[in-house]
This record gives sequence, C-alpha cells and structure tokens, in this order.
Amino acid sequence: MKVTDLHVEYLKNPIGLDEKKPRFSWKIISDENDVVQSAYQIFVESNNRLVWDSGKRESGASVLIEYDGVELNPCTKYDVQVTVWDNKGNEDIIDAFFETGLFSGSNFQAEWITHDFIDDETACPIFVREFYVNKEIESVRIYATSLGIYEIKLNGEKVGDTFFAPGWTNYHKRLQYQTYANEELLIGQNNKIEIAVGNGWYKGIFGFECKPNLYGDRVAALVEVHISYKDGTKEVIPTDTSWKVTSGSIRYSEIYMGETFDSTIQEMKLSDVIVTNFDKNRLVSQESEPVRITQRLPSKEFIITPKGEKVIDFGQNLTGFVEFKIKGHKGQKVTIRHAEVLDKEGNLYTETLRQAISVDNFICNGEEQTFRPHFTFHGFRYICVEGLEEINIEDFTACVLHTQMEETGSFKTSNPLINQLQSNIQWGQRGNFLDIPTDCPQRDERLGWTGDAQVFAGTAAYNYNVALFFTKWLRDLKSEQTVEFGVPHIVPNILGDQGGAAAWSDAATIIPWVVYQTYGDTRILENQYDSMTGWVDYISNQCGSNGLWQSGYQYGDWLALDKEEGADRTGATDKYLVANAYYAYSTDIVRKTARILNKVEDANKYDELYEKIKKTFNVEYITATGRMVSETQTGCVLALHFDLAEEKYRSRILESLTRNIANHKNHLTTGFVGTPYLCHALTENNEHALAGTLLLKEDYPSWLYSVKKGATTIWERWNSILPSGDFEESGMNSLNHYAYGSIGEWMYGKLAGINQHEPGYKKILIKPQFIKGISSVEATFESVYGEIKSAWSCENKKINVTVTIPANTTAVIFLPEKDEPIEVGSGSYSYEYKTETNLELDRFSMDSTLQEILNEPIAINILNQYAPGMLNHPMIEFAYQLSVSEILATGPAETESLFKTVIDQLNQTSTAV
Ligand code: RAM
Repeated sequence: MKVTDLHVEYLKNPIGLDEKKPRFSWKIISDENDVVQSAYQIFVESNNRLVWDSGKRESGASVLIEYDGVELNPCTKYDVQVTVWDNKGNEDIIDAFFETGLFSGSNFQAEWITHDFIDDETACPIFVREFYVNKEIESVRIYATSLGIYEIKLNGEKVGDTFFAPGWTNYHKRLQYQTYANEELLIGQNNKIEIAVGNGWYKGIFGFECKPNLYGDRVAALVEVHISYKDGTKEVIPTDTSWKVTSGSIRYSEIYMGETFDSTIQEMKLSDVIVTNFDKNRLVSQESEPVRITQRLPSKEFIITPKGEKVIDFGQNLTGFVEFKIKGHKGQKVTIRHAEVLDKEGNLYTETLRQAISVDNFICNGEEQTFRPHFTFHGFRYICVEGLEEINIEDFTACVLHTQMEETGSFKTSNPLINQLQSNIQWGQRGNFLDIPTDCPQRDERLGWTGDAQVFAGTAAYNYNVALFFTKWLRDLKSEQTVEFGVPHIVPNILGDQGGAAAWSDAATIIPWVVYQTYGDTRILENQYDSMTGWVDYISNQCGSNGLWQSGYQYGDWLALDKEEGADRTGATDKYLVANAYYAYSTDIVRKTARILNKVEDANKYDELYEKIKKTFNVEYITATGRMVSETQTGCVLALHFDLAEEKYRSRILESLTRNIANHKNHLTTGFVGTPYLCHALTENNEHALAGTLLLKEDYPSWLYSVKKGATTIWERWNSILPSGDFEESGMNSLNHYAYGSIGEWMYGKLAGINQHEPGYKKILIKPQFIKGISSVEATFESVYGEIKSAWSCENKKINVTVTIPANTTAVIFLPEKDEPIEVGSGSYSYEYKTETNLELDRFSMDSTLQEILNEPIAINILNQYAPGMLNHPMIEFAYQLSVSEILATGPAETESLFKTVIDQLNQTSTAV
C-alpha cells in the first residue's frame, strides 16, 4: 500500500496560499483488493514546531480534510505529514508542504505605481528598480499584481512560466496577486527587476463595443520582493517612488487586436513613477491554477493560398500564440495574422474573428531572435506570415495556452469519428478555460458567458480537474450578483445591469453542484450558498401571481434549429417554459444543498417551493392529457430529465420526443439548453438506442457533421460551415465554442458508464451501455481517490468488461446484458461472457429511406404480401425520400411492426457493406 498525491487545496506543494483552513487530500494505491483506509493522522509543522496534530482518527476520509491547528501565519512554510492505515494492516507516510501568502491586501507594504506617458499612449510601461544584494540568500519571494496584465523579469529573465497574470476577476471587488519563488539573485552585484504591464482586461479594448478602459484608464503595478538571507535577516523591496518607468519594446498590445513588438528599441528614457491608489482590500491570492503554455505544436503544412498568402497550418484549432525564430535584418517587420479556417477556395478566412483582428507584428534587430507576444492570445489554426521572403516552417511553433488544470479523463472508442469528437471537446475546453470560462477564444467576445459554462460544466469535470477553476470564477459570479438584478449573463460582468436569464444565471446553482458532485467538496456549497439561494429567491421575486417566472429577457433554447429562419435565436421552445424548468431545477439543487449543509429550515422551505413550482409547471405547460405546450425536443427533454412532468404524463411526453426526433429523420433540433440533456433523457427513458443513433448521425445537424467537415474543435452552430463549404453568415459564428461539447458527459457516463454513486466518487457506479456502431470503449477518470477505469468490448459474440476501482472506494457494477448488479471494493476486475449481440451497424435501419428499402426485391415481396396495395398507393412516390421512422411517425401502429420485420429480414439476408 502506498499513499500518493498529497494535495493541499487541490494543489501540489502550493506557495502563496491564503486559505486560513487549507484542506488536505491524498490517494491510496494498493495491489490488494477491497482496500479501505481505516485511519489517518496529520501533522503540520512550521520551523520544526508542531502546529497541528490531528491525532489518529479512525476514519475512511481522505479527501479535503480541513486543517484544524494553531492559526496560520502569513508568508510561512508549513510541512505536512500524513500517516495512513488501511484495513489490511498496512501503513504508509507521505510528506508535502504549503506556504501561506500575504493573507490580506493590507499586508502589502508596496505602493501602487503608474506612469504618465501622455504621448506614448499605446506602449506598455515597464517599471524598473535596481537593488544590490551582498549576503547569502535563503529564499526570495515576489508578490505581484497589476491593473492590466504583467510579466516580471529579473536580471533579464522572465520570472515564472505563467501568462496573463493577475487573471481576470471582478476588478471592482477582487483582484488576484501572485507569488513567485526565485532564488536567482546576483550576490555582490546589482540586480534589476522589471515589470511590464499590458492593457489586458483592465484597460484594454474589450467587449462587444470594442471600447478601451473598462475598469480604468491607467495600468499600474504593485510588487514586492521579499528576500530572506541565510543570516536570518529579511529585506523587502516594494514598489514605491524609488522605482522608475520607461516604455520598452512592446509598442502596442491588446487581447483582441494583437501585439506590436519592436526589438530595435534601445533603452529608453527612465521617468519617475506616479504613486496611485487601488483598494488593497480587494486583493486575494491566486485562486486557480495559472495559465501556462501546456503544449507546443509544430507547424504541419505550408500553403500558398490562391490569393498568394503564405500560410502555415498547425493542424489544430487552438488558443495561444505563435513563437518563431528569425534572423532578420534590422528594422524588418514580420506580421502574423491568425485564422481558424480557410474558406472553400483555400484562402485565409477571418470573419469568425469579427472585430478582433488578431495581428501580431515583430520588428527585428538584426540578430538571431525568438519572438512571441506577451499580452495577447488568439484563437487559430492557421497563420498567415507577411514580411518574410523565405519561410522555414520548422521555425514556427504554436504555443497552446490555458489554465493548467490536471487532465483527469480519457475516452476512446472503436469509432474514429467519436474519438475525434472527444478530441474536439477537449480542445474546446482547453481553448476556452483560459483563466475564466469563455464562450470562444477568437472573436471580439471571449466573455465568461454563464450559460455556456453551465451547460458544459459536467463534461468539463470529466476531462480536467475544474475544482479551483470554478471556485475562483464562482466567487466572481457571487461578487457580481445583486438582489435587484440577480446573476449576470457574463462573469466578470462588463455588460452592465441586466435581469438574470434562465439557464445562464443558473450557473450560480448548477456549477457549485457539479463541483460538489465531482469532488465531494462541501466548502464550495458553503461559500456559494448565499449566491445559490439568492438566485432562486431572485426568480421567486420575478414570479407573477401564478408562481411562475414569465417576464424579462430570456435566451430560451439559444440557437436551437426549430424556430423559423430569420426569427430571433432563441429557438421554438416557450422561453418561459425553459425559465420555469430551470427555476425548478435550481430550487431542487438548493433544497438538496440546504440539507447537506444542515440548514433544516431552509431545506423545508425550498422543498415546499420546489413542489409548488413543479405542480404549477404541470398546470401551465402540460395539458390535462399529457401534451407539452411546446412539443419541441427541448421542451420534452426538460420535462423528462428535470423530472418535472407528473408520472402519468411521462410516457406521452417521451412519445412526443421520439416522434419529434423521427420527424426530423432522427436528427436533433436542440440548442444550448436541450442539447446537453437530450441523450440523457433518452437513455434514462429506455430509448438508449435512439440516443446512440443521434450521436452517430453524420449529416447536419449532428455532432459528427462538424467532425466530417474536418472540425478540430466544437462549433458554435450545428452548421457553422454549411454542406456547400460556405460559412454561416449571421455575424456570430465561432469554430471554437464548447457548449455542444456537453455531450461528453453522456459519453463518459452512459457509454463508458463511469458515474458517481455518492458525491465525490466515494461510491462509484459503473454502468456501460452499448450502442450500435461502437464495439468497444475505454475510458478513465482520475477521481479524487484515484483512477477509475471502465473498458468494454462486444465483438465476435463475446463481451469483455474491465473495471478499475481505486482504493478507499466501493462500486456497483452493472454489466451489460446481466440482470444483477455486482457490489465490489477496490481493485481491477475483468468479465468475459458470451452474447448474441452484434454492435456493427446494420445496413438497414429506421433511418433508411423508403427508396433504399424498395431497392431490395425481398422488401417489395414482404410488403406486397402483408400490405397488399400499399406500394400502389397514388401518393407513394412522395414518401420515397422519407425515412422509415418519418413515415411511421404519422402512420398506423401495425405498419411499424411490418417495417421492423422487413428491416430485420433485409439485414439478415443482405451482405453488409
Ligand atoms: C453569444 C455568446 C454565447 C452565448 C450568448 C447568449 O454572444 O457567444 O455563446 O451564451 O451569445
């Protein structure tokens, strides 16, 4: 038995932590089966002084155990040791450490400094200070933040490997500072610290209107260097009036527009800094993992387009920037333009960027140089290079940038198109989890749309550990929330006051719930509780006398395909049906949360409210005979999946749903709201095969349509690129928009069958469910207890299932085609058994058109025999292009069994292609 991965607040040996009661988690690895932890003991020491001994606790708890010792001090290192005992008589010890940050903005001794470059407005200021060190150094910490985004250099080298600090928060209330460890000071010499500050989100051109100065009109910096000497003395070098400021090589930098870097600029004139003010009480230490370069992609192909553009293809739509090597002549300017796609003629297509032109310029100094921008990022797969005669594509690398979350999921199947879909989902997450969850990384938006984050959160939590990422963002959400306007549509909110909107503002309840479910993190529920209840209470205040929310702006089932063309983008489902479905759903989450947090009175209150909403929902949106007033896919899906419809109505609603799908030749028509739940609703209601059919559809509209069109990320629209190769031209068309990637949750949960049975996966549910067209799946999920694996294949009349359950958890396994669930403890299990099931796709199905069926003589024989005259019907030729399911959606029930027989016969006798 081995104890591994001792983490403090989800992090490995963090520094600059401002959590007063940090929580410890560890994993257990064992060769034995049925291992559970029987006890643990935690020691925390600082400077060899014990500050906490938990005592030996007879307990299986190994996740997020809260520190309960002597009050922690700021800027102090704490060593943690955990001893773990298991039920097999083993014992192991693991060590880690954490170091606290400044704890409070008022502990910053530094002063905010800014500049006054009246006639050099676009250049990024660099604040500079030189200092002399003449003693042996024990450690150096740099605490830093800025209004704008910054990079620090110490003696010419970049400090740390992170980007876009201090990140984007609600600067009106919260601003992160970062802590860096750096021991590289020169002793007996002058050291030089420089901090360059770009406009970033604070002062840059940002938002729909592309206007500057969202939060302020001057960038500024706040830094202090803490040096601890070997002789026990300490020194602090804070920003103050002794610093100087200059403007350097970064002549222009805007997140949307790109950067201009002029390396011919020599040392410029140093000016005095100006001390400025920004409320230090808003400072908080870095709360999530930072943004880093997580991958470097080599160029894949060099293309000269019909227009003569010199283009490099990196083979993957991504978020980041390009780094390149060059030995140009002094003053030579190289321009890099970015695009997600080439148009059908093969030219660079930049319309998806809208006003965010994304152009980087670099001016060479005549030496061998490596360039990359500093304060901008782009969403791109292609670059167009200008200003270079000869292009050597090996000199160009795409740097992939995003919040460096731990990768927790993998998902592979026998179907290459589905594997590409999974890859697109993951890349969508990487491209859009850049400090905040953005809708898209390329155009003049890149905003923290709450709806997009909400629908994708469940999928996101399979692929990466998103606990800290969402913890940070939810604090901003809470800080932007008001009694009057509820929860904004984007966080951080730069759109001003707008009343909350269903499915968007519900991020307030749904995302903390996802984090709790995935990691067993109850603190997020505690911290967000007021925000969660506040959101539900806001809706209650909007309700009319009938107890329903039927007023105000709503996005409805955003971008759904079921509204007539040219109408608004909110889909055909009654917007207030959507609103009230979410009202019930959020209330359900809140009542459960209240119970978990032992707030009994609240729990009862929200129980009552929940029942009331559900009842009224049925009265208003379902007829007395069980028809949805909006018989759209999304309407039906919400009623079923959110468990809103009364039991007696469910079968009819399910029928409406399947009929609606059949009427669309087994295609979806759902938008942002219906899409994440569509396949869940089908699988949960015995229509798993139909969910599989939807997943594997390859023509528009479907998930695989974009895959077949060569997409490497998820598109904003089902038809961002039209079958003709033209682009959707509404002026809102992103090729990297993760919302529809929300199918990932169903793929992990229902296809691979990895689910939590108890919050945080302390108990696991493994329930793989086959679909035709996929004969094997292998998925892993790194839970907070360790790796869970579910792999199955159903090939050559044999089913194989392999399951891994981490130590200190238990699981229930539902094997496909077996009735009895199996209860297991930790360990790896393999099952092999016979089956008659063949998962290869049949040549004929309910999706085949009548014409395809009638091309087979046997079909004609059977139909003539059992339904004489049917094929002579005068209207028959109008049905040739309809699918069987479409024909059946309006035909009598007997025809259904007849066609099933025909299709079975055809599949048995046809030589499958
Ligand atoms: C678009 C965004 C986003 C969506 C909103 C309603 O501008 O890109 O995806 O949530 O509209």
